[in-house]
Amino acid sequence: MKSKVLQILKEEEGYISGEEISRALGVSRTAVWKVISSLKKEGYVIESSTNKGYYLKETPDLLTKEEVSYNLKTKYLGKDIYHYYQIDSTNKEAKKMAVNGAKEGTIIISEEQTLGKGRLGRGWISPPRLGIWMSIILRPLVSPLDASKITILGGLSVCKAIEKVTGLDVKIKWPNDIVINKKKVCGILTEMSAEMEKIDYIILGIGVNVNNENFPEDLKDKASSLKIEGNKKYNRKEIVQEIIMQFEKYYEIFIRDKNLNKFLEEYKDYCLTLNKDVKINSNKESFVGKAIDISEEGELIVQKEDGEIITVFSGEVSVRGLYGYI
Ligand code: BT5
Repeated sequence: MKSKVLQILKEEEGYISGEEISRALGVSRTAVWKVISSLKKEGYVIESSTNKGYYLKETPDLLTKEEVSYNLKTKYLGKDIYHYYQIDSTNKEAKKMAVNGAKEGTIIISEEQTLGKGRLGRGWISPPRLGIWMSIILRPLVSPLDASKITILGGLSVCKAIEKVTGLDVKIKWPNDIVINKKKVCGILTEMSAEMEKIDYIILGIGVNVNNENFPEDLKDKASSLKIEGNKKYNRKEIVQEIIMQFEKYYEIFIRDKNLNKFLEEYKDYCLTLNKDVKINSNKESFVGKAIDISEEGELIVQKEDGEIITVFSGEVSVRGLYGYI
């Protein structure tokens, strides 16, 4: 009902009477009035005039279900959206929902995270209304061994979306960091629950720094936002919608082909880890070498100084350039 009233208000250039809205939706005028009041509470600026009716003057900068799903051209991704003003972690919430049977394509978005998660127990800073902090629930019919490929798809989708909306020069630091001018503007955390051969669910967590103006001292050298890099404020809704649409497009191909072949070259073009000297840290070992390729499985192929070639899986490693974060 709320979405429908909003849609009518958005499509009307000027005023529209409560009578007309109630007729279009087959509900009472009081019901319409109640929805208008709740929209106003959420920050929509709606002018009311006794003679002319209602006029939507301003839409708040929020990633609510109504805003994100408005004109979202997807088949199933984002058909169910849960929006929070504050939450500990959208990945954590998504996991709970997945366990309780949430459908594939369900999205959890929060304006702020108080305990945003990075990989390997690290944290993710997620201040209110400045970024995109969201998690997508997926239930792909592929082997658990293929799950890390979802991270590759996620990275590529975010890259494409940011490039399309902002025109900024976006790159990927393998496997999951999106960078601009050598600084991280987005991180991706993919978590999975699976049995031997079947994935129960995958949570694709995406964090994009959109309108942040500053970062804590210890992150200043390696973190940035679209606003800092593009020198202007961006519309978060436009970026979220584009990420969701791009991801569905890639995901459908992946589900059909069960491999990354169709987009591996595209991914490599964006990947600035390739041909760089890197240091690989895992809980098992640490070594330096040159990143020479990305395999069909999405793994990083590294040639060690002694010539030995090592395949690096994305799960439990961190990659650092030998001369700084990249
Ligand atoms: C990541 O981990 O890059 C994955 C981040 C995923 C965040 C999303 S937000 C929605 C969803 N819900 C969650 O709870 N998480 C996901 P990693 O590669 O481990 O990078 C983490 C490291 O990046 C930290 O240790 C910091 O050094 C740095 N960092 C923290 N917050 C940052 C930020 N906002 N921007 C850039 N770097 C940040």
